[in-house]
Amino acid sequence: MSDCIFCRIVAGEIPAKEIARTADAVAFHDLNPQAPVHVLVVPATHVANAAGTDTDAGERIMGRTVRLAVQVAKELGLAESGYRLVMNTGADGGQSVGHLHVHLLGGRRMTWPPG
Ligand code: DGP
Repeated sequence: MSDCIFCRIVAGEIPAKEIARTADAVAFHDLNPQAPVHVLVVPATHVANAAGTDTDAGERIMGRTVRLAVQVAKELGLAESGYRLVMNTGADGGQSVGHLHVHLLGGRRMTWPPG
């Protein structure tokens, strides 16, 4: 989608601090980090959010996106200390960008419940 920020980052039209890329997903640093490590992992295909992945094709997109998040967490040395994966979904979920993304947060102890 030409008006989607994350589609434009995937296409290389908007710069981002990219960490990893597969055929199916891209990982880059969040512009407004909320933890020492705050990476976004987005599918290359435009899907609005988790609610749009309730299909076989969506399952594959979700699986490959989460898989890259797990790989990046390992590459960044978070596997042992732990980390948080978050998918804000819709207005009440706090989603501000309408392209599915996994937040990978780490490098500090997270609190619960989330705000
Ligand atoms: P959410 O609120 O869950 O939809 O998270 C969207 C995140 O995207 C938010 O943490 C800030 C980040 N973000 C928004 N625009 C850009 C951008 O142009 N570049 C990067 N790297 N991150 C962005």
